[in-house]
Amino acid sequence: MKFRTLFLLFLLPFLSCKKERELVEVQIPDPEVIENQAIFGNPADVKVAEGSIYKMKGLKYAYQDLAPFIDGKTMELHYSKHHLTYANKLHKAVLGTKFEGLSVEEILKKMDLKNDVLRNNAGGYYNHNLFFSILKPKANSVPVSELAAAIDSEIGSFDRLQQQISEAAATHFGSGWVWLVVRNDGSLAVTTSQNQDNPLMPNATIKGTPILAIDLWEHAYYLQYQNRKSDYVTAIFNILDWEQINTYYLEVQNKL
Ligand code: MN3
Repeated sequence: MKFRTLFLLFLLPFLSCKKERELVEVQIPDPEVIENQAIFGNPADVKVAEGSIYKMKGLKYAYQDLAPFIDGKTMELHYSKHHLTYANKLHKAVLGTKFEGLSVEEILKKMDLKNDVLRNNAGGYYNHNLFFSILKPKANSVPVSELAAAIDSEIGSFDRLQQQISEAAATHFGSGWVWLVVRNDGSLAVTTSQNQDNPLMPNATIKGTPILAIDLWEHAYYLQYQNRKSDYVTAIFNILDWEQINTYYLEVQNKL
């Protein structure tokens, strides 16, 4: 462990009767070490309000496990504050309405877009569930199985897919998301949405079922990357769980 050595002068002549100067050596941890040892909460401890039916689904990793690509503090705030708020507000928004008891996917497909509270919180809840579920520390770096074959045949190559996602993210203005979706005809497409909208909603430019989501809101990256959104999107490719994304791909294909 690296330590920076600090010499503190412990002599205040006007308070001390000692005649000689006394140097006391104190070791304090390097700031980098403090950062790495920062104690994060446990995602499993994050619970929705009592009675709320839209649960927190947990994470397959600790908040700090995605570093250095996404820092632990960002992950903790994102999951335990932002996502929790969407879950709780979604429950409140559907209470006593015709949407009570419906899955979030059904709500998204049937909702009135003029209902801003429902739109933002149903979208926020669904989008973050997908986003957190497709991240993985030490992930395999390339698509696998059926999805890998589909990417090659439909998009051209994985490089081309990365390029499409990066370009879509870079040119997206303001808060929103970039997606890889399976359209209703089974084909793959890259698309973006504003705010917490998503490709299941009636207003989507490209409709489909998302299998990969990247959060483009500043809260997803600003602590570590500040204004460098493109660096954050590039980094995400190191922690995508392609096994999980392939599972989602097959689930959608099987329902078509
Ligand atoms: Mn977010």
